[in-house]
Amino acid sequence: MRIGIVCYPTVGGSGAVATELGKALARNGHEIHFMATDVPFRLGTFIENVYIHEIVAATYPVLRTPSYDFSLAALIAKVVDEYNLDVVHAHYAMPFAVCAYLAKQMAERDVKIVTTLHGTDITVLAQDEGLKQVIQLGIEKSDAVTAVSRSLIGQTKELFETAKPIECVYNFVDTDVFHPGAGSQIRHSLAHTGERVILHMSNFRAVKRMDDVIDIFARIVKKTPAKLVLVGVGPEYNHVRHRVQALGLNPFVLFLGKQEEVASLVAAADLLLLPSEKESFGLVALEAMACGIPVIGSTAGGIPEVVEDGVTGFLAPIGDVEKMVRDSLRLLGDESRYQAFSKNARHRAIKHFHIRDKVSEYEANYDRLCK
Ligand code: GMT
Repeated sequence: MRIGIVCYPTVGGSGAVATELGKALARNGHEIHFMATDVPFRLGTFIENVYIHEIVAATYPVLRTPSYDFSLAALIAKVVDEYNLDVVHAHYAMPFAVCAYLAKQMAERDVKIVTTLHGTDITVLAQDEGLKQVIQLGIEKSDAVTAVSRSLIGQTKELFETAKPIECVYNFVDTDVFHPGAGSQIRHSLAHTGERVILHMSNFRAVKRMDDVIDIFARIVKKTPAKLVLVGVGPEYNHVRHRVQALGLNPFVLFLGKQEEVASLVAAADLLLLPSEKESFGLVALEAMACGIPVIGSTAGGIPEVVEDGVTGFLAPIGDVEKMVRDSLRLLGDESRYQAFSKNARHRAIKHFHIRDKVSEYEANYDRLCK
């Protein structure tokens, strides 16, 4: 098939999922056309069957702001007709599904639109009444809608009171890339022998509850030698830096910023912290599990569908720092329990979230629409 993928090319779960999906579909022989503002960050080197069409937003003195969404819609329509696309897969209802719908009105070819909901448009943007209507249009006008967790389906149904069928296609991980041995080369540069490595990786938005991450670590390091490795940047970055300094934690915290290749960093850790307030899935939790790293997280959104509480990690109510500290120390202090969790985590990632299986689910979706 000929498939267009519209996604955010920047560091983040939805971009990572869209890019890995495109790469896997190309390996399966499909022709893939990425349409984004930039080359997607996980694309890597040249890949056969993959084409990239960069959006250049039209600017003109009378346009007060660059017309990004219209330029994207025009680009999608052009690519649909020029390359005879069968499907456009939009990763986010807003703006991508809406742009794809507009493109469909302009294109000559009857292309099908598949929209995957990743969370932020539903859990954050849809709180704005105006945007809510736009998001609803994107959902209703798609030919098929998927969401990355059952929790996100529930929230979408509740918020939009829509009868549109929404299928759950969980996010996935390439367990050959994210595997327990992937961090062995770099572990020594993160921590000394005998020190534990606690990892948090995110876009440092308020919903990630960065203060909880710091507070949990501050109390872990009082009990056991440890380093906190922070991967990512975002709005809370400066606040986090100040808090780490204020608590005298500077010698124990490594700020690694934006990283393109993360499998080795994830695999070099002992625990992943994900105490989020909102999280439709938590891709980083799955990547950690694939590396055999147990997760200490909150019960927000789709996290409990990824992390099996008491089996592949421990979950606590949002903001229950106390329990997250207790659970972290419980795991770090009991080697045989830790090893069991590590094994369970890897096993669960392979059994329920393997890239091969999820790509097949998307292929089945495309097939159904194009029959
Ligand atoms: O977590 C973020 O803030 C980034 C956001 C994105 O657009 O990449 O992540 C969302 O999509 C990911 C991939 O489906 C999910 O794993 C994240 O849970 C989801 N983030 C939220 O729901 C807050």
